[in-house]
Amino acid sequence: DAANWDRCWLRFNPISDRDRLAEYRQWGQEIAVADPADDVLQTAAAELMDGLEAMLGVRPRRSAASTGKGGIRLGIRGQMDDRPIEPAAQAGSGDGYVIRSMPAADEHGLIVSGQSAKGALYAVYHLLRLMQCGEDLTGLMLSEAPSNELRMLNQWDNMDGSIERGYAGRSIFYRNNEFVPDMSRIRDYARLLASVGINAIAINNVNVHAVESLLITEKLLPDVVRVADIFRRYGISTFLSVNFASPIQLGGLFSADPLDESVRRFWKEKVEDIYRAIPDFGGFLVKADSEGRPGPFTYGRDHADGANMLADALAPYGGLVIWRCFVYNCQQDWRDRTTDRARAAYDHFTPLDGKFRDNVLLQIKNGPMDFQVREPVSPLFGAMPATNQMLELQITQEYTGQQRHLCYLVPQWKEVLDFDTHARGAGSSVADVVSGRLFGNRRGGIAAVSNIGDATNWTGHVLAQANLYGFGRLAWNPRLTAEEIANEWIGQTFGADPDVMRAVRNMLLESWNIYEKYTAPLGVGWMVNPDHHYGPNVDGYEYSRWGTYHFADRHGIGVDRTVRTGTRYTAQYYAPNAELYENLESCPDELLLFFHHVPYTYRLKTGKTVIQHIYDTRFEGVLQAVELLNAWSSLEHKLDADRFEQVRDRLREQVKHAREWRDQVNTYFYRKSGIADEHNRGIYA
Ligand code: GCW
Repeated sequence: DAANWDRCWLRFNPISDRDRLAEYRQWGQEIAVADPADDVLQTAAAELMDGLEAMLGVRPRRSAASTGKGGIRLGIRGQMDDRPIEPAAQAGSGDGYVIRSMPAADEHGLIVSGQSAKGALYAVYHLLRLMQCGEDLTGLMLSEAPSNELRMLNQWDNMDGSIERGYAGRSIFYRNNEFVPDMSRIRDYARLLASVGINAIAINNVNVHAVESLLITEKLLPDVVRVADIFRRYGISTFLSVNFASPIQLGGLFSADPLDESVRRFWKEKVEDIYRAIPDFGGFLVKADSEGRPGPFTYGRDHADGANMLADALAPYGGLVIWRCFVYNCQQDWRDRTTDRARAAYDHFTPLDGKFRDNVLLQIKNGPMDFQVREPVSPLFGAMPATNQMLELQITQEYTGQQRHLCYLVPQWKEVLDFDTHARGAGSSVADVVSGRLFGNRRGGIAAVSNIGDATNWTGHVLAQANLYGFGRLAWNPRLTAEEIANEWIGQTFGADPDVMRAVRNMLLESWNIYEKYTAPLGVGWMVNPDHHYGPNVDGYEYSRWGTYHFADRHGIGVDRTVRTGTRYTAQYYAPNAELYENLESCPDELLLFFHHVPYTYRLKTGKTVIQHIYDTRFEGVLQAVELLNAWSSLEHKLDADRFEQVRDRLREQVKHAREWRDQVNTYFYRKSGIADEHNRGIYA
């Protein structure tokens, strides 16, 4: 197509393997679409036609009913003459599908059958992926259903065109306080998202400023309708972030009190307007009483009052309220040692368990602080059995290198999803909490803050596309491994050359670990420059109001969050996690300084002292960053020059920058502790 932006993993390059091409061509001659009246099914058929044509070099015939000779039959279960195979029963079924080769007698036919039109669309992308990765399709019999009902992206886009914590250019949605006139890039975004199973999107920043507050008014709603029309064709429902103070700012009321009748009426009318324009509107995403945003606290009400008021307005239409739990005191005095930000979400929300309406979901960040390189899992997961919970991840690399450093986040997300909360005894993973399975909640899901902008390559760093891809795949199936996801992504993005596969896969899989090595040590977090959060500044947040301290002195470092002598945060976990973190001996090394304040001479499980660990990991991290650059450079003749050079430039910057991290952190701790590096490497005393 003519678009001058990258096609990411939807390249559909011609199949070069001759045998595979011959095999696929037999399947791909004809496409029969059962009852193609549905918009989403139309999309599925069009994507299949285009994808096959691009990869196989011939455009399939399209027919209404199968002529019986091979080809692909696409449709919705029940409307096709396929043999029933139930996709595994999971939450969010309805989006499931089956792909199978027809019995030998029918020779070379494929059935691609969704439980719904959306299921059929996901099935098409799955089939195209198998082909692009060169998989053998004979005897194929696969059945898929998503683990999570909601698989959602949050855009932190502002209408002035900026993106909060965006590292890939300007917004593809807005410019100069208006929607972009040409929405073709939004359409291509919808495609990318649908291809990995994303089914919901909130299109504006959770910090809702003056202009964005107008999105729910007649002034801007017609534009929201246009966007929703685009996403709908790809099975994605549109949500808006709303300003809790809208009744005052838009409605001319004196209050936004959720129990006030005129406030409730205001929201009911707004919601009515929205659904008249967008009958399948998803609902509201709300950041309230958080970092200066308005909320129910002003009126002496709690979060359940606030969320339920919106939920009541949305309920008649099936709309949802996604209420964020990122609530803490951001006016803390650093002298105050009794307040612990890590405790805040749990302390605020657990007393409200069971008080939220059925159509409310609480959206909880993966960790108790804020998307650091390493944090424990939030103890709020599993702590509210009678409440729908959702996980919030951050694809945009705010604290993980801002898409200038390579940091494949899928391994981090896997750790979160696999974490055993023990909420119902052993085997109570976060994945099962947020899908709703563990407690039989009505609703659940995973959301993530997007990492895209109008950069030609979408994500600033070409390899950061893998994080967007990986998020979608994991939200669909949290059991996929980080390696499987990497393989799929590389195969579709760069082709199947084994050298490229091996090198890029190793780079991706090592990258989070490498980034962790030269940044803040042992789970303590922060140590970044204030405001923009890029680059080292060990004391950058030490005397701030944000509750983000490491407490390094000449003896030691770390935050004492124990019950015995600290902030008692460890008690928020179920046994045995509470004891695991409480006790110095059992606390995992990588989280040591998150939970404990220890002397620099404290010995880790590796046998190293904390100070020596700090020095060693910094030196290793830089060497490994150099290895990333070398590994990539070795692929020069196997990749297109454009993407090769883009990534090489980023990796060069990463090496330079990793050195800066290394030297600042090492020097800082050498000066504090006075303890020399055992290996006498260069520390700038
Ligand atoms: O990570 C922090 C960011 C803020 C963000 C906030 C949040 C949207 O620094 O920019 O605001 O979290 O998640 O609400």
